[in-house]
Amino acid sequence: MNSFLASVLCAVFLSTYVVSVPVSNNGTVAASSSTTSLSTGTATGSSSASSPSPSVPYASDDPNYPLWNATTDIDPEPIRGTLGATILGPQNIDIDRQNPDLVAPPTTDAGTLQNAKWPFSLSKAQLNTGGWVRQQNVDQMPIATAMAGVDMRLESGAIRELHWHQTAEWAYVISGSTQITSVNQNGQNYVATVHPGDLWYFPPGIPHSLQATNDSVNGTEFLLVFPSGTFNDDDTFLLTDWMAHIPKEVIAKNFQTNISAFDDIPGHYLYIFPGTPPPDNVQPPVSPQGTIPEPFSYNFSAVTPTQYSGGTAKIADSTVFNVSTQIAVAEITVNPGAMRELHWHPTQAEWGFYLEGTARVTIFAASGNAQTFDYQAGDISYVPTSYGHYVENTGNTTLRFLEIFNSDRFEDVSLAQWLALTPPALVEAHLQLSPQTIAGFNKTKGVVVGPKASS
Ligand SMILES: *[C@@H]1O[C@H](CO)[C@@H](O)[C@H](O)[C@H]1NC(C)=O
Ligand SMILES: *[C@@H]1O[C@H](CO)[C@@H](O)[C@H](O)[C@H]1NC(C)=O
Ligand SMILES: *[C@@H]1O[C@H](CO)[C@@H](O)[C@H](O)[C@H]1NC(C)=O
Ligand SMILES: *[C@@H]1O[C@H](CO)[C@@H](O)[C@H](O)[C@H]1NC(C)=O
Ligand SMILES: *[C@@H]1O[C@H](CO)[C@@H](O)[C@H](O)[C@H]1NC(C)=O
Ligand SMILES: *[C@@H]1O[C@H](CO)[C@@H](O)[C@H](O)[C@H]1NC(C)=O
Ligand SMILES: *[C@@H]1O[C@H](CO)[C@@H](O)[C@H](O)[C@H]1NC(C)=O
Ligand SMILES: *[C@@H]1O[C@H](CO)[C@@H](O)[C@H](O)[C@H]1NC(C)=O
Ligand SMILES: CC(=O)N[C@H]1CO[C@H](CO)[C@@H](O)[C@@H]1O
Repeated sequence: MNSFLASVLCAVFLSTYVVSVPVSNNGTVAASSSTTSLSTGTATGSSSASSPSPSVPYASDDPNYPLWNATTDIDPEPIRGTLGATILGPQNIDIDRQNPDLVAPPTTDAGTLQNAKWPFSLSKAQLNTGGWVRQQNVDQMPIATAMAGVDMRLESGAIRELHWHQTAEWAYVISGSTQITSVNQNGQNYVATVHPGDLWYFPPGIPHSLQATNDSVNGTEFLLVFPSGTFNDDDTFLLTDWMAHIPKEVIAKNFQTNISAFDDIPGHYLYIFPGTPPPDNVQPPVSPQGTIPEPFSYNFSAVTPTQYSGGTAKIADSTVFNVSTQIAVAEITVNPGAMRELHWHPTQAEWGFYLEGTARVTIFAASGNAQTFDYQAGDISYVPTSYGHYVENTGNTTLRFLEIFNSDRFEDVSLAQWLALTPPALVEAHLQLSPQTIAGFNKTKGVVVGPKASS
């Protein structure tokens, strides 16, 4: 992080010499900017430090609020101020209502990014007796190269069968409780019941099963995340699929029994199938090798979140959930009117999942490109490595979402903290802010920031 900060600061110093923006003391220039910003086509490049102006036009003063939301009963139109016009053709009003910043983008948006929103509602569900599954990978979201997601539902007692796969598996329980089992490469075993808001993690290739308990009459639903954008849940290695594709002579020889012992094995894989709910306190057979030394589940729901001015945050990565070396998570709540602060993740892409509320996010892609997306509960978001972004609560209820990373550590860089800890004259030279404004920037990460305190 220090070397990263150093390289950013170095770039800042270099750009100051090249562009040579005059030092500002704010005031009248800023006041005139609203009237001149649209018409000023060229740099005004003054060299006088006493009447400073930047070498490019000022940014527009338009606050660029979202133009509508779920509570607004209007027909959304691609109109913002004097720009745009009504839709004359057919219109999917429900989708337009959910995406004000695609239909009528803020004027600060520029260029186009790859699609960074995928509602699980648009994924084809695979229905089984006992549950269902739907997934998102690079086929749905080409931008999401580092991780893929699966939403899975099991009725009380239903089983996602014994299986394994090439990637690690990380999970967040959304509803009900799930009993997990596993045996590792050393013959050590593990069984646990994982409750809402808790996590599990299986290292790559380690076999496991998932079963809904009857803690809830409706069974369980959970979010699975895999540290590979090309993960495909159809490509998992299933116990029954394998057994159905081995000559029975070989099976009998392997288990040192006769063929008729395997008379009733399924001739086709099961994937998800109904079962009897397991008691919470199920114990696996005693292994001569013992149990898995670092638990495959983590009581994340029991972690007390850190309070910030606009909400809360809590983190689970390999520093606390030791085995989870390829996935890190932050669970964030944002109060109405507040936002997850402007930040980026230095070496990690972010796969996001919205649990409740509504949000807007502008993704800054460098080279003058930025695009704003709106999210609802059940949506997936994706922010490539180091792309600047924020997450604003656009509703009147709590926004709750997960930031998930293909990483052993959670890391972020805060814009406010960066500017608070940079020599103020340098910040003033770039942004023409008053010393008082800069002095108000928080040297500690705000993380989730509320509206300005009225004092
Ligand atoms: C929803 O949008 C309307 C304007 O279209 C605005 O008055 C209202 O405050 C918005 N609601 C929230 C929760 O932001
Ligand atoms: C919050 O939004 C709901 C609809 O989503 C609306 O019925 C309710 O009036 C809003 N409450 C406030 C205080 O704006
Ligand atoms: C079970 O699901 C039904 C139908 O979705 C719902 O009405 C009920 O509240 C759920 N019960 C529990 C305990 O979650
Ligand atoms: C085959 O094995 C099963 C279980 O080990 C046993 O019950 C059965 O009697 C055996 N059958 C024959 C034909 O050996
Ligand atoms: C839940 O499952 C356990 C174990 O199968 C069983 O003993 C218990 O009666 C069940 N409870 C309910 C409410 O179905
Ligand atoms: C996690 O690792 C740390 C450091 O190696 C160790 O002290 C701790 O006991 C481990 N925790 C668990 C639950 O295994
Ligand atoms: C999680 O909490 C349960 C009790 O709610 C406890 O039995 C279990 O050991 C805990 N699991 C871990 C991994 O700490
Ligand atoms: C700065 O942010 C921290 C949270 O990281 C908060 O506790 C503190 O009150 C903030 N300071 C100011 C001056 O807002
Ligand atoms: C340093 C400086 O000139 N600060 C001024 C910035 O603008 C505000 C409002 O116009 C003034 O109150 C400050 O004195």
